[in-house]
Amino acid sequence: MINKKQQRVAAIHDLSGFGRCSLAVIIPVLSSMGIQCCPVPTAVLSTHTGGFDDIAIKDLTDYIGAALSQYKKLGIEFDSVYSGFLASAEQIDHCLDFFDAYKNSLKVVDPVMGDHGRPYRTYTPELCGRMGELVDVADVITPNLTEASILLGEQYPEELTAGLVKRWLARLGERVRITVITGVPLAEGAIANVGFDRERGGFWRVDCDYVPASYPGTGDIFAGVLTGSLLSGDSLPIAMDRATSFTQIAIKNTFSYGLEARNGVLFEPSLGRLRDESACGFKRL
Ligand code: PXL
Repeated sequence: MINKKQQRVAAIHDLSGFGRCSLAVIIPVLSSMGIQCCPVPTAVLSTHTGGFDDIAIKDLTDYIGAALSQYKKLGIEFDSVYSGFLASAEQIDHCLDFFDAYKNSLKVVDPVMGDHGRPYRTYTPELCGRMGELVDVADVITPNLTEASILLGEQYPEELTAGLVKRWLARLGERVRITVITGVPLAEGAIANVGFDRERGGFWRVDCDYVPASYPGTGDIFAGVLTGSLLSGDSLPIAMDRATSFTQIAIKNTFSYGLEARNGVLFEPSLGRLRDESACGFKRL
């Protein structure tokens, strides 16, 4: 990396000790892409909330504002502020303060709220209701289908046509420049990640094979690679392509060994691939 300024991201997500999600996957992904990731933990959990009991959890709502104050005092700059899993509705205000303090950064909101048509167990109706406030200040959002339907006030769909997906992307695109909806079952045996860039003006899709298993943390890996790729100067379809192919390799690797789903995906052996810039599997939606 000669003559290229290193990019720096403030990542406002939880830290789950076991289960490979949020900061535990986002830090290694961004580091492997040559990007400095500064974690701003929203909570510390012993495991993620998908399939474990007796979870030890420490809410860090009071910490986020104090961390931001110190960064401002120190004059630390961030090229991107990226929010994800939040532990309380009050944390929406802290994220808004962060986005406001770094107005010129790439503001990425992964509006983590749920999956498979249901909210995660720690997500209250108030927290879900307020997530739209972050969407309205973001440059990039990466909802899954469940989260997109909550943001739009629509029923969770069983199956979607390309036309309906485009209408959803366009509606979210009235509020934010780049929208990527993940995990859309657009065709038999395939799942697509679909995206819309309001400024560039284009609807894109990247397909991957359907795997009959569901793993936590894959949305975090996808959004982490997408963020790193956009920060590196890639176009939206190239960034979607890189994020989809890295996530798909980790999912297939995990599935091929028959590993327990709640432990997350086996992504560590593939981190070196994030240095590979070739990608060309995208199409117009
Ligand atoms: O990957 C989403 C996620 C992040 N953080 C925590 C979670 C989940 C999903 O279950 O429980 C703590």
